[in-house]
Amino acid sequence: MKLRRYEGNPILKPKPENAWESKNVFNPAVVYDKGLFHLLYRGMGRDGISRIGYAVSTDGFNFFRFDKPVFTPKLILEPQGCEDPRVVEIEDLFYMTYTAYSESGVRIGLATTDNFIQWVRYEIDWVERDDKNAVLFPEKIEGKYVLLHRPMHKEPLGIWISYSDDLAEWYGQREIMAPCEEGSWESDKIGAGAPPIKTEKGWLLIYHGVDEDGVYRLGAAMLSLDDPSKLLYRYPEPILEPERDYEIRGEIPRVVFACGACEVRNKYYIYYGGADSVVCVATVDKEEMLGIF
Ligand code: BMA
Repeated sequence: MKLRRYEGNPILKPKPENAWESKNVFNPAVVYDKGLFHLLYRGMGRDGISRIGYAVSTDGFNFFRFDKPVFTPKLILEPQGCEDPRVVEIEDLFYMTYTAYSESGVRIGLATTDNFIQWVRYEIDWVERDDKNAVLFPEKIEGKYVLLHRPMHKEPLGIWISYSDDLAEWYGQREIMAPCEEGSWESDKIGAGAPPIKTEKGWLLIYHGVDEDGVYRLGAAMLSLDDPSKLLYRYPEPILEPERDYEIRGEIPRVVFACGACEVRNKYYIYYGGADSVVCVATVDKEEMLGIF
């Protein structure tokens, strides 16, 4: 099974007239709500700093884009930028996890909104200092918030799970998926991509796998509904790999990196960055995707 690229890709390119997103736009999160696709994407200017931009669409392919970023780095926390947003809706509030980047390393950032334009930042200490690729599940499970993430100092670099009652203190941290054996497309490291999507077969997780040559591909796995630390199945093949010009050439060549996916009318829309330079989308029928599990 492979995802089908939208033939109009890339759907967003850098905008030279907006300094903050003049160099690259990539790694978008998505939320589908009340008939609209809300896209939160990473924009980078010539200053090399990442900010979060916002675009909205009725069809998932043609987006109206705001000229100003909706979320910008706070100097003392993340002077180097806010990267790779992931967004979920939990009980009528939207939560964005992102990678907060500073000279001393990376950390998970969290902010909430109810309108996508005005965000409230949480200044909390996460599970780990050096941690990234954080995605929240879109609902509490057994009364707890559940997070997938990747601590950067725990070898091998795999996908971990943690739980919280209040989004401030985290516990129960453990690895649920590790990179595969040498020579595989996911042998170097793996990380959660889009926040998990609830299905009748379990939590569908789109994640990224990196090989020894630094090529980023997308994979799919299924986690148990009542205990998401339990991996039910991991599809052995990548579901998307860099093939098109806009995935092969760019800021970082040979990268497809997803931060968002949504289900709309029995189809999954997967949003991803191509070569850390442009925003793209690929789709697959729900039935076909679930057929692999
Ligand atoms: C990761 C992150 C992503 C990026 C990817 C490929 O470490 O920095 O934002 O897309 O590398 O360069």
